[in-house]
Amino acid sequence: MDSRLVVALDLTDADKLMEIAGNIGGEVFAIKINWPSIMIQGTGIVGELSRFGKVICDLKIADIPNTNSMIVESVVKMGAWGVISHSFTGGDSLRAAVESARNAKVFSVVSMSHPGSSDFINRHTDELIEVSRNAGAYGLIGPGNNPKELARIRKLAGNMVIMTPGVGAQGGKASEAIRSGSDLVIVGRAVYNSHDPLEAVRALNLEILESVQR
Ligand code: OMP
Repeated sequence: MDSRLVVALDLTDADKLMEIAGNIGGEVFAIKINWPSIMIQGTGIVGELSRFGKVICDLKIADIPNTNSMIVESVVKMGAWGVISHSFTGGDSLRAAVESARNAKVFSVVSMSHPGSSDFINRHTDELIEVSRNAGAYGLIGPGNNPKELARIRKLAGNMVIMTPGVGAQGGKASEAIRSGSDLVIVGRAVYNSHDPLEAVRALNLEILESVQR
């Protein structure tokens, strides 16, 4: 089965993180790693995790072009398949990230899953999609817990891949996110806090598969 599930392993306990990664790695599209784990465990975690499959580094890059390039070059050298960048810093910054990524994939944030996203980002989503497209981003990050907005983003995104957090602990449903246009669903706590993360992954894979077939 080709999974469309990305598991966010936002754990600071290295042993638990590696144990779950080893168990689920073969049954998910990718593992996403974020600052809390990288800061505690060091950047070597990226290479270690890439033994189990694709690794997406959620660094939410938001800097000038030169710095963005340096960050992305480093993270690609460490073995990342993909990286998440902000797009509000503008086309030149995002383009620098995309060009430095070479074959790795850059996902850019155009809307977020937390309520504060409506304070600023959501008012600019359409422009951020345009910035992302012009910069050559591979994919977008949109809210998996806001189906209406997600469906709107899908219409504007063209062939860019949409990856959606907000499912599980933040209230969204994987099936609803897929039906609203998500290509890849991010789930963190609902998997790694589950008593059986592999079982949780399998249930989510099934839910996604069933909603794709409908
Ligand atoms: P859970 O809420 O535990 O499923 O984790 C969601 C993951 O997605 C975390 O790693 C967040 O940092 C990340 N995320 C969001 O929750 N909302 C967003 O808008 C964007 C992201 C992200 O870029 O991955």
